[in-house]
Amino acid sequence: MTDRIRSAEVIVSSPGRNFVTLKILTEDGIVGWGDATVNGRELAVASYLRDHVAPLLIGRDPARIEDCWQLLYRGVYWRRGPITMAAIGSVDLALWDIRGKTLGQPVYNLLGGAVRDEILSYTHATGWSIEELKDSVDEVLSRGFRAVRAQSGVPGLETVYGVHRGETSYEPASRGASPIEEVWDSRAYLRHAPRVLSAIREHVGEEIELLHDAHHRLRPIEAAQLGKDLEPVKLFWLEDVTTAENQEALRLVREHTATPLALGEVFNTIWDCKDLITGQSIDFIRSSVMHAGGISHSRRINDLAALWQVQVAPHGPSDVSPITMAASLHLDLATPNLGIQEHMGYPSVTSEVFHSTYTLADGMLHPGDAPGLGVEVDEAAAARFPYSRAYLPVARRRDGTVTDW
Ligand code: CS2
Ligand code: MG
Repeated sequence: MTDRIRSAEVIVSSPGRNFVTLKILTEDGIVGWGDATVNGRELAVASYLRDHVAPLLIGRDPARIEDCWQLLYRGVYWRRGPITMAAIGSVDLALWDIRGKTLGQPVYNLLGGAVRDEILSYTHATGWSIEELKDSVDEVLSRGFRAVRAQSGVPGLETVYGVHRGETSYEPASRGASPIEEVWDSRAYLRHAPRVLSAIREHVGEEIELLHDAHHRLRPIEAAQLGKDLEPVKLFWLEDVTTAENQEALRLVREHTATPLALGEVFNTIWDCKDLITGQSIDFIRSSVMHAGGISHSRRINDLAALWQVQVAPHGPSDVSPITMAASLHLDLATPNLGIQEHMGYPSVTSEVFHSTYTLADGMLHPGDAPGLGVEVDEAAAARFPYSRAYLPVARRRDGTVTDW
């Protein structure tokens, strides 16, 4: 007999940072878990799910994953955008989890099976000075990673994207009633970043993969200059050199540099990615599996990218929960054109709520073979970590003008 969705419930919790979790329960008692975290706007997506999506799910056949996706995307006049697509993504993840559990299979086996044995990943190194950054890179390499993202301080700036504030790890969101305001100076950054990355390249030798994230803040010609200046460093990629809205800009950057370009962590549909992919303006597409509408939609992005020899390199920050991380790994394992998977890591208390079975050893990830996605949520533990408002920082130029963060 066809199983049916009995309930869909949203859990907002904060084990170390805020997460929005969707729990779908079927009449047969199968639980599917989805993640719908949108960093700094968590309650908006929680309401979208609770008030508008959950009522539509009750009584549906959980095996009809694609039909459900179409209903929530095409069946709604006001489409796309990060809140909508994260909500759809969370439903999609939960339904794939249920499908895997129903069939007793890890989700990657429902996606055509593994095309590789394990998944190359990178994590973050952070330091105010070059020396501190070298130590941080060494610490990452000592954990077995062969690919590392390096972010450093900029002389004259007190807070910089990717560089820890106080503690030795970096988390961009901060709790409180309003965002931290950072002063940003592109000219100072452009002078300093090539020095830092050359020093790090010299420090690690030529075989370690180095990545760097400019986090959307340069103007097109500045981005082109940076790409050019960094060519001798042979980066694995330069990420988000300019904002993702003005996609023509990437063509300009491309004309000036052969430094590989990665972009797209803020994208949420194939429509956001298509011109950059088909124009071959980027080398890596970075959308996260949940923010881009779940496994069902992300695999279409991946296939489009494959046609144009663009590699898939999913966003894996601390602000997507371990459920999204696991879903990403299932899709990665079954995706021929995977480049690399980001694994920023989580505060240690996160694992009190999210019990994951995916593994990370020597910088290589595997989703594991548990049926479904392989992450279970401890609801009692989640209740011990109530939501508290947190914001991503706001950036201002030296003259006070708000600029891209
Ligand atoms: C970053 C993110 O991981 C990355 O590449 O750009 O840490 C990003 O700042 C956060 O996901 C913002 O929510
Ligand atoms: Mg990034």
